[in-house]
Amino acid sequence: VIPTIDLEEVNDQILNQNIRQASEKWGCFTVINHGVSLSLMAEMKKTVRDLHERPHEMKVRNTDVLLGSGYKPQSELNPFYESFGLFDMASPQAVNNFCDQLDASADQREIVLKYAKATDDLARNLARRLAESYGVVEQHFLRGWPSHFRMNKYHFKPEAVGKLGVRLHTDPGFLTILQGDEDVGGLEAMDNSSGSFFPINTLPNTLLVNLGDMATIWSNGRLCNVKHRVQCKEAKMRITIATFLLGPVDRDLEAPDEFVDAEHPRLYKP
Ligand code: AKG
Repeated sequence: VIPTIDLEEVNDQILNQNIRQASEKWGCFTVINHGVSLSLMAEMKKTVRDLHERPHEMKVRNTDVLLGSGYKPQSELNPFYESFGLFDMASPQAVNNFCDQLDASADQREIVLKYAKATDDLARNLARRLAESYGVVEQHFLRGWPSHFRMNKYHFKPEAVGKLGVRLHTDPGFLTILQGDEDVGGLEAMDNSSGSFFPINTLPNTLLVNLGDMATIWSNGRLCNVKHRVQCKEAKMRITIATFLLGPVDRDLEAPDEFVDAEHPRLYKP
């Protein structure tokens, strides 16, 4: 099973090394004592569940800001998956705009604002710790790196059992924070060395961290962009919430010099 990392570890060096080792070997790990409160996680889950009850005409108001960033209805290609999307979730204006589109109540708005800030902060904190673990000190690291929010609903009906809710993929961004579904499993990750799949189950009060393509590029191949998919195991609605720390929008991402030497030539050309 993938490592569980306690973010209340008081020794920064130990904590950073734990994050680095899990990110290199697995590309994913579970975090506990992550600073996102249990009540906020539960309130956000409920909010996502409720927003998914909105009528179709309202859901489609959640339009793309960037290609594919907005609402994704169930489709022929992805018949069991539906998702809201919110680009640039660290911007209160972007969150408010999303909440306007879906006629969110004042309470729901506050919950989405709080949760978006908490998980975006967590993603950035973990990315900074990873950089520190390699001795990479960049003044403007993460500046101009937006985050993208996805609120997923899986329509797992009897006919879905044994089929895929989300195909095998790697996340394109740097790092993802996922609030999984405690009741309905189905997320599986691929072990890089053997190619076999293992289930990732969600324990209460934990969050899952995945490394994406940008992390592999940034680290000159050191960090593992974990391949994962969602299988329908049982006919039960499944809700998950993902925070994607993307990469730089206005420039190419290049591996810092710390990752490049004679034995580790540059793998990716910007
Ligand atoms: C993704 O959003 O990239 C996922 O893989 C979702 C995983 C899940 O819903 O458990």
